[in-house]
Amino acid sequence: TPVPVRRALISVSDKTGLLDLARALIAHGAEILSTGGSARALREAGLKVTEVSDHTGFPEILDGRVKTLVPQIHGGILGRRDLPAHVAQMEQHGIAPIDLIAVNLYPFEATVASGAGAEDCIENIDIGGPALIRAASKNHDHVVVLTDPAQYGAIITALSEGGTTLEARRALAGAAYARTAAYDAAIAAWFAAQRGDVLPERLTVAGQRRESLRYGENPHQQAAFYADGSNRPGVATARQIQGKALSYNNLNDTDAAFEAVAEFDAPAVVIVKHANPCGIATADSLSAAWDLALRCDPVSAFGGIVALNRTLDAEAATRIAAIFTEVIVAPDATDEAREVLSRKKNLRLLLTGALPDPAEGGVIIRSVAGGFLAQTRDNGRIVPAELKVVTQRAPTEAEMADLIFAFRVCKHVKSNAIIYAKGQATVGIGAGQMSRVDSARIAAIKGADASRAAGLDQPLTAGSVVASDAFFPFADGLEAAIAAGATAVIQPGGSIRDDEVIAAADRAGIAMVFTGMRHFRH
Ligand code: 93A
Repeated sequence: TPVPVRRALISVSDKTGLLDLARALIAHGAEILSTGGSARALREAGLKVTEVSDHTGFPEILDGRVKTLVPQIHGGILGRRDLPAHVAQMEQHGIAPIDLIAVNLYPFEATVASGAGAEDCIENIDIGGPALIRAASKNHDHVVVLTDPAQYGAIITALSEGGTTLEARRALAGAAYARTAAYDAAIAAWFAAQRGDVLPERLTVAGQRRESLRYGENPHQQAAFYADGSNRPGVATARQIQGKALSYNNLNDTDAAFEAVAEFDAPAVVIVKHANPCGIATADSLSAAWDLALRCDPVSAFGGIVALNRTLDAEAATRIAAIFTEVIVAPDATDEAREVLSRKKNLRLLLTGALPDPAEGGVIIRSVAGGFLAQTRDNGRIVPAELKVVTQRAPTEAEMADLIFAFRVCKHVKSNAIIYAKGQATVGIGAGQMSRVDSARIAAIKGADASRAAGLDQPLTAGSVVASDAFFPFADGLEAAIAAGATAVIQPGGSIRDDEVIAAADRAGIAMVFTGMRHFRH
C-alpha cells in the first residue's frame, strides 16, 4: 500500500523545482520543515513552512554548519514506525516523524571546478546534507529520499495517487547512496589533488549517467554514457542539434576525433573511423582543410566522424554533407551551416561550446580484469626548440612544419603509428599494426591509393615527411618510408640501433629529427 507524507524536510542548495514539489506536498496535507535559505525561498513564494530551528527549538549555529544535525531531525527520520519501542521513544522525546526529505548538497564539485580557493572548497563540504540523505535512505521502508530535482516529477505523481511504494523508495535510496558516494569521492580527489597526488592510494571513479545507450560496442552488450563532472569540453558538454541518438561507438569515435582536432591552431578537420583518424589536415579555411583530410582516404571517410576546431561555416558544412557522415562535432556552427545540415536528417551535429586544452592534465582510466589502470592524460606536446636534428641534412622550414604536424597526429593514432604528411595534411596513415614496418608499408599503400583516387600520376607520399609514434627498432621501417618517397623523418629516437637508422637516413640524404618523446596509444 502506498505510504502518504505527513511531514517533509526540504533543505536544498539547488532550488530547481523546489516550489512545485512544496506545493504538491502542501496540497496533499504535508507539513514542511525547512532550513534557512530554502525556507526563505518557500516563504517568498507564499508557501507555509516551519523553520527547522522553530521545530527543534535549537537555532542554526556555527554559520549554518549545524542546522539539521539534531536528534529531533535525525530521530524523526530514523525511527522505525513498525517498532513500538521506537514509536514510544519518539513520543517520549517529542520527536515527530519525517516521511520525506528533499536534500541536495552544497555544490562542492562546482566550487572546485570554478577554481575557488581551499577555504571556499572546504566550506562547501556538506556534512548535514549527506547525514540526512544517508539516514532517510537507511529508513527507506518508511521515508522517501529525494536528492535530485529530476526525481520530483515522479513523486508529485505518486502523491496524487496516495503516496509512494516501497519499490520507489528503495530505488531512490540506492540513487541517494550513489550520490553521497560520488560526493565523497569528489572530496577525496580534491584532497589528493591538493597534495599533488593525482593517483592516490584509493581512487574512486564516480559518474552521473548522462544517457542509456541502445547497446555497447555490439548489440548484445548493455551500455550507458556517464559524465565525470569535470566539464572537459567534448562529448560530455556537447549539445546535439540534430540527428539520431548517438551510439556507444559514435561517442567513442567522436571523443577521439575532437581530442585530435584540438591539437591544431589553424582551421583543422579530423575524420575518424573506428577510433583512428583516416584523414587530418589544417588549412586557411575549414572547407580547404576538409578537402585535404578527405583526400587522404576517401574510401574510409565514408560513414566517418568529422571534428572541426572552430565554428562550422556553410561552405564546409555543404562539402562535408556531400558524403555520408555519421557525426559532425565542432565548438559551434553558423545558422547557415545548421540550415545546410538540417536537410540531412540522420546526420548528428554536436556543438561543444569550446575546445579541450590538449595540454591539460587529468587521469585516464581503462578497465582490466579485476581492476582498472589509471594514468595521467598524454598531454605531451613537442616544441620545435627541443627537437634534435640527428642527420647530416637538417629539415627545410616546410619539412619542419610538416614534421611537427605529423607527430601531433601520431599522438591520436593507435600504435604502431606511421604518418605520412605533406602541406599540413596527412597523405598516408598506418595505424594499429603489430609491427612498425607493416604500419609504414600500409601507410604507403594508403598514400598510393589516395593518389590514384585523386587522379595524380605521382604518389602523394613522394616528397612527404614521415612520423613514427615510437622509435624505429630497425632500419627496415625507415627504409619502407624512404622507398615511399619521404624526405624527412620525425621519431622519438632511443633505440639501441639508432646509429643504424641514422646511417640509413644519411645514405638516402633525408633529414631526421628526434623528439625524445613517445606517443604510444593502445
Ligand atoms: O552545514 S551543513 O553541513 N550542516 C547541516 O546541519 C546542514 N543541514 C542541511 N549543511 C547542511 N544542510 C545543507 O544546507 C543541505 O544539504 C543543503 O545543501 C543546504 C540548504 O541550506 P539552505 O536551506 O539554508 O539554503
